Amino acid sequence: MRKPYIAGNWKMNMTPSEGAAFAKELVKALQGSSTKVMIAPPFVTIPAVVEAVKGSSIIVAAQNMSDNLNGAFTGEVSALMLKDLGVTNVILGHSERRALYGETDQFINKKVLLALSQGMDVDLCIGETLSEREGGKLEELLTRQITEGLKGVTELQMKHITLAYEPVWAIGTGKTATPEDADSAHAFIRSLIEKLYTKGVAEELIIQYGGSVKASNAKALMSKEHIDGALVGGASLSVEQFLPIVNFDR
Ligand code: G2H
Repeated sequence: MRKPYIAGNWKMNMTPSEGAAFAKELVKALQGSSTKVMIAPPFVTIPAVVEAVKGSSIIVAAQNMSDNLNGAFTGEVSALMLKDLGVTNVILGHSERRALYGETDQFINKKVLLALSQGMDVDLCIGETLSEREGGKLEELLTRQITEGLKGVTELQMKHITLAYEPVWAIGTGKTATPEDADSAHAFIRSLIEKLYTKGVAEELIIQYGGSVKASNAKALMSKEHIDGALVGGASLSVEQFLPIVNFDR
């Protein structure tokens, strides 16, 4: 039985004071909820949010991290720094990082291995563009992103991996994949994980859907067999919108 896992990717929103106020509101609103919830603030907002969620079960993640642990890498933030703040999770390979900052599968894989070696949990994002989908390249693309992104990740380490399937054409556009389309992509991903690892690993793997998830479509998406949670962007920025997604099963 896979436990639902809802994550909020704040992207470049929320100053430290806004983030702290919002996180406090969220802690109150989520009291009594059994759903696993993670929020990913921008780097500079993380310390205020870690403080604000102390004592709650909300997980704080980073949206990215350096592929190195320390050294002359101007502007970068390392796993060591994040861990020192109490950050246990990191989102890697988000399509915005791939498209806007040129992150390749190999580069993302280096970060995945580094995060795991530092005892962090990883939310690895994958997903196709509209032209890749329309060109019949969906499975080929997912196979590449997953095999390259997880290269060197052991069966044991897979307990620390969550995959987030985010079709690029559905991100922030208001367009959502139909629950059926998303579920069939998730089923393909799970079958690929079974081929790369074992049936047990595939059955336990949490696969989130991301791309314009909102209160009105969360239940339909999450009721699908292979959709175990959501990575939410825009709708994770207010309690009114995020809470019904976390509580989709109520
Ligand atoms: C996809 C998602 C969160 P949104 O990027 O990662 O954002 O829900 O705004 O489409």
